Order: sequence, then C-alpha cells, then structure tokens
Amino acid sequence: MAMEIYVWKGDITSVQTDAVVNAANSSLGGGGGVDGAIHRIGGPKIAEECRILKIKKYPNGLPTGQCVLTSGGQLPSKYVIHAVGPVWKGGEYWEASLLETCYKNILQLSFERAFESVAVPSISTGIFAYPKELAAPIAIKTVLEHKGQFPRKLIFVCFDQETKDLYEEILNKSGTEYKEGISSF
Ligand code: AR6
Repeated sequence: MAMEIYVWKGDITSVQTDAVVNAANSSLGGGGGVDGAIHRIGGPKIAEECRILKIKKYPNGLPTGQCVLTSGGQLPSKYVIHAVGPVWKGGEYWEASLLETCYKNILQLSFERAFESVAVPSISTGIFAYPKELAAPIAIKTVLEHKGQFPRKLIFVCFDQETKDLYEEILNKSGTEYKEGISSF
C-alpha cells in the first residue's frame, strides 16, 4: 500500500499522530522553533528522557543526520522523533546529503516502530537557515523514495504559507497525490 502524503499548515504541537518530528540539535537540550514549542507544550517528561539519552547514549551529542525517540509527554502525539538536521553553511559542507540522511533515518525509525502516522516539519529551514526552496525537494524526494510499509501516513507540517505553497508545487509537479488533512491523523 502506498504511503499517504498530507500537507498541513499549522503548529506541529497540535497535531495528533503516532509520532511528531522535532527539529532538534545535537545537545538534545532544547532550543527555539519547533524544539522550543515541543518542550513547552510536551512538558518536562520529554526533556528528562532527552537528558537520560544524552548521558547514556550520546555523551558527545547526537550526530547531525541522526535521530532518537522519546515519548510525546503531554503532546497529542504518542512519540517524538528528535532529529538533527544540518546547519546551512553555504551548501558545500554536505548539507544536502546530511538532510537526506536525516529524513532517511526518520523514515527508518518510523518503519521499525511500525508507526501509522508521522508528522515532519521543514527540518533545518528555521534557525539552521537551510534555504526552504532547497530543503523542500530533498524532504519530498526522500519520503517518496521510502519503500517500507510504515509509516502509512506522512504529514508535512508547514508553519507558514510560503512553505506550504512550496511543498504543494513540488508535489504537483511530480504528479504525487496528496491531501490537505486536518490536525488528527
Ligand atoms: N510547528 C511547525 N513548524 C514550525 C514550528 C512549529 N511550532 N516552529 C517553527 N517551525 P526550526 P531548524 C518551522 O528553527 O532550522 C532549535 O533551537 C520553521 O518555520 O524549528 O532545524 C533547535 O534546538 C521552519 O520552517 O528548526 C536547534 O538548535 C522549520 O519549522 C535549531 O533550532 C524548522 O525551524 C534547529 O533549527
């Protein structure tokens, strides 16, 4: 069964899915943007799980492109996949391949956990300054190439209209069917 693609404009902390993806950083210590919102709404349980993961598994930080799972705390979604996207440094520091790896790892983890629905923000395109128009095709291509049975539903969560328009334009050009969705998947 082909994966269902959704494009949804809004705040990722209000989405109800099996998992939401956090645009985290290597320290797993929280931050601004999606990370700030997830910790603010999700409550202290998520931060505590991150702290333990950092001590036990990633004392030197979670490498760029990798991801780890925690519970969703008080979020409507059950789990959070904390993923570290690349910082944009002009494009000659493997940013594209690191961003692709990041999405592949999110999809692989979602497959292994048999998640039905996973919501993903536009990783790296905020504080990490990855140009939105360069990041969106990588996000979409990597998702469309994913072969596993899970996740069954992939929701691209766009925080602003510009990002939503960009995703829809790329999906339309590639002839990919998608739905607009509501906040519960
Ligand atoms: N829901 C959905 N999308 C959002 C939300 C939200 N609540 N808030 C922002 N966005 P960013 P990054 C969009 O900065 O670039 C943190 O400090 C935003 O408009 O959250 O990967 C971490 O700790 C943009 O399109 O993540 C790291 O240090 C996209 O989500 C660093 O920021 C990603 O923006 C990670 O930076």
